[in-house]
Amino acid sequence: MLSMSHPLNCDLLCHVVDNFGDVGVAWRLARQLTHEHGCVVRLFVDDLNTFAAICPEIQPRMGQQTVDSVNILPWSRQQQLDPGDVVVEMFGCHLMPGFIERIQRLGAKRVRWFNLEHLSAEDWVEGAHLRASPQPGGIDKLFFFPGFTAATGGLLRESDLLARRASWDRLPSARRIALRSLGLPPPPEHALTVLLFSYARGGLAPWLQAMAEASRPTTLWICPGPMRAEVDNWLSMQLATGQSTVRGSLTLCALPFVPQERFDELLWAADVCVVRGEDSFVRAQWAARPMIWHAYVQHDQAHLDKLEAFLRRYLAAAEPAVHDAVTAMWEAWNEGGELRHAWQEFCARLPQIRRHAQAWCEQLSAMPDLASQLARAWQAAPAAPAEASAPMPGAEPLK
Ligand code: TRH
Repeated sequence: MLSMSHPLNCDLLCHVVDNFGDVGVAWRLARQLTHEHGCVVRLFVDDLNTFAAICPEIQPRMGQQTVDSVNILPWSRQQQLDPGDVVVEMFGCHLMPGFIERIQRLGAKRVRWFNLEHLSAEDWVEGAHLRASPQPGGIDKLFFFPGFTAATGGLLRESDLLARRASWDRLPSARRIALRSLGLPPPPEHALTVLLFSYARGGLAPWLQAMAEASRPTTLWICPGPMRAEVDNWLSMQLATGQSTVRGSLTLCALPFVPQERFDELLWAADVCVVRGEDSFVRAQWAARPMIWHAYVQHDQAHLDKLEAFLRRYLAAAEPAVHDAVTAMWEAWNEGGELRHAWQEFCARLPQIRRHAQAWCEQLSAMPDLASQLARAWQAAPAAPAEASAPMPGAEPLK
C-alpha cells in the first residue's frame, strides 16, 4: 500500500495490437493497482470491443464507465485530460501528443512515467529494467520489464491467486462444478485433460491421431481461435461451440470464450495446458500445470530466442528426462516439427513434469509480484502529489 496522504492517481494506456493479451495484461494490472494498492486507476483503451471479449461488463460504445472500481476511458479522452501522478504506457504504445505535452508541462516533479514492456526471459532484460529514457521537457520515462528473476519487474500475480488455486486443487468437485457451469460434459474417468489455446499451427493431425490411438482416454478442450479450424479439418466436420465429439480415445470439446476472471479455472481443470503469447503463458505457470508454450511469432524469428531463453531458465533445475521431453515438445510445437513422438515422450514423463511445474511455481512465487514492484519503483523517487482533495476528471463513477 502506498504511504501517501491521498490515493495515488494512476493512468494505464493500452493500444490493442492484436488478440487479447495487450488488454488482458492491462486489465489485470489495473485491477490489482486498484484493489491491492489503493490507487485510483484510469484505463485508456483504443479497442473496447476486444476488451469486452475478456470482460463482458464493458460496454464498447460508452464514453466512460467504471467496472470493478476501475475507470475505463476510450483512447481519445487523453486529449482532454491531465495525466495522473503515475502514467504507465503499456508495451510502448504511442500516447496522444496532447497528453504527452501535458505530462511534459507538469514535469518530473508531478508525474512518474513508465513504459511497461513485453515479457521475456532473455538476459538483457535485467540490464534494461528501470533504465531511464530522457524525454523532451526534461522528464524521464522509465522502462519497466517483467521477468523471471529478482533483477526484473517480476510477473503479475494477485495476492490471493495461489491460495485460490490451492483450495481448488484440494476440492475434488471444483472441476466438475466449473465444467458444468460452462456447459461442458465431465471428462471420462482417469482421462487426461488438455486445454488448447495456441496460435495457428499446421501439422496438428499426427498429434490428434496420437491422442485418439492412446490407451489412456484424453479430453481436449479447444478454446476459440485459429486452432478450431485445424481441428475441424482433421474431424472433417465443424465443431460448434459447446459441442463435443469422440474419435477413438479422444473426446474433443469446443469451448466458449470465457471471461478472463474464469480463465484460470480452465487452466486449473487441465492436466496439460497449451498456452500462448504472454498472459495465458504466465497464468499457466501460476496454475503449476505441465504446459506447452506457443510463443507469439515475430517476423525476424525473435520469438525463438525468447523460447530458448525461457526454456533455459525454466529447465535449469529439471531432471534430464523432464528437460529433454519438455524441450522436444516445445520446440516441435513452435518450429512446426512432428508432434506425435514428442507428445508421447511428454506424456510418459507427465508426473515428473507436473512436479517440476509445481517447483517452478514455488520458485517464482518467492519474488515480489509485478504490481508491487511497480508501486515500489514509483515510491523510490516519488513525485510531488497532485492536490489531495480534487477527484480526477475521468475518474468519477458513472451515475
Ligand atoms: O491473445 P494473445 O495472443 O495476446 C497477445 C497479443 O497478441 C499481443 O499483441 C502480443 O504482444 C502478446 O500476445 C505476446 O495471448 P495472451 O497473452 O495469452 O492473452 C490471452 C488473454 O485472453 C488472456 O488474458 C486470457 C484471455 N482469455 C479469456 O479471457 N478467455 C478465454 O476464453 C481465453 C481462451 C483467453
